[in-house]
Amino acid sequence: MSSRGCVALLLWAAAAPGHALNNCLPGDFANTDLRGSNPVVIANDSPGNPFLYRPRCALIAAGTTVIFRAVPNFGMHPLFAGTVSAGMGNFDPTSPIGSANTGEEHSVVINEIGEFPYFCDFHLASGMFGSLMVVPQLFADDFE
Ligand SMILES: [Cu+2]
Repeated sequence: MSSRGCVALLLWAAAAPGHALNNCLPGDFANTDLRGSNPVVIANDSPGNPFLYRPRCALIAAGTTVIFRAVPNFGMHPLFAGTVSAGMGNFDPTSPIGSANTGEEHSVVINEIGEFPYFCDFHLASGMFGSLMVVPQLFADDFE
């Protein structure tokens, strides 16, 4: 890992306690480390639970293409970037995730470092929300 990426991860870990946007805890990100995957697909395709994003929380590298896939479509599960708190969704228009209310796929390339939560506007009360933690690319310095 590059020293820069390592420092960023350490900063993230140090800042992590008490930090749980959309119920994504540091352990959830560590358990879903998709930094080596591109694209990353997030879909509500869990058998028996249409209100669960899979993966719900994910650790990804900057520059990753994230494909949100809605079953059956975003008309039934409108996607918005932002947090859920006290039963309310708070759309974040500055997030690279954006929003989608039609179609079945919403693809974004996330180049920013940081945490980007998201939710379904119809089913946030059923726990239909999640978050992406974006850290610098692995080995990015090796190719400079
Ligand atoms: Cu939904």
